[in-house]
Amino acid sequence: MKEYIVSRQKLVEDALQRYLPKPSVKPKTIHKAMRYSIFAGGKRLRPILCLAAGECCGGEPSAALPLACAVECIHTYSLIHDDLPCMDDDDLRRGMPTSHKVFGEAIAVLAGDALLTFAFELAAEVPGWPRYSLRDVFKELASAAGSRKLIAGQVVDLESEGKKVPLPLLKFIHESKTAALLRATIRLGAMSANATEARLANLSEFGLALGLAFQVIDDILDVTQSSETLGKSAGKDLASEKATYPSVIGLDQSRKVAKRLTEDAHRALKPFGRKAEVLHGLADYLLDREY
Ligand code: GRG
Repeated sequence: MKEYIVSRQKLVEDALQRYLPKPSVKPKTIHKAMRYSIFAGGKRLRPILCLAAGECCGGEPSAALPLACAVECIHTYSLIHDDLPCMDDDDLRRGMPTSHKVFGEAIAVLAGDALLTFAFELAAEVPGWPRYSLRDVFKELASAAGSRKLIAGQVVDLESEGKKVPLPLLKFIHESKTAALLRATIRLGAMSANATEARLANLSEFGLALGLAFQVIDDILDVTQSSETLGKSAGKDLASEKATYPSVIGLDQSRKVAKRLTEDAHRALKPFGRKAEVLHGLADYLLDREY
């Protein structure tokens, strides 16, 4: 698994280096800020899942690469904006000072905007495939990042701070702010391999379960790991009275939920047989991760 992850991380790093406007392009400040956050040391989980989903459906990593990078741009934009003083007000991200700490608030907002927009420019690099048009690709990205998914999750998350949150609402937050983009990255990988509708449905199920598991684990790590290990401020959820799985159902139950969701994810891969070996491995890797 380690070898696969490192090799795909390299593909993604090289592609992002090629795709993103160079820091010398005017106005230099915005391109430096975009690159600062993109190359701050993210794990690249979403792009790796995108490439692996494509490969699981018989595709080449190169076909999925622009979409894998587009999702990483959207993810990074969401982190920059989430760290702003008007949202989570954080100083540390990916082990480095947050964008607004380095470039100031205005440029951090614009760097986020620019990365979100650039994602669609990148997506336009793919040709579309017999079963999936470029229109399907844009719709997939836009709906996962829009006001009914990523932004919905952020809004309800903010509105729930300091309140007692029932489990179904917590699930809605997690599904929207985290699982939707993870599911989309996996679906886009499958589309780039011209997967059949049935296989796309299997991978959507996998993506949703994996995305939920991922956020439950993120909640657990926030209370069990140090800021140094996480590369972001640990204990932040508790301090800002965020609704999390550990705060609603406790740590032990949260671990059980993460395990059960990972099992659901594995089950969704059954129709692929051995072709899904890497995706199975990635699901276990995410369950056992320490940061
Ligand atoms: C501002 C529109 C907008 C959305 C914000 C909630 C949210 C979306 C961002 C806050 C951070 C957070 C809890 C995001 C949910 C997904 C998640 C656990 C992100 C961290 O992903 P990793 O661990 O990070 O893959 P790296 O840095 O490795 O890419």
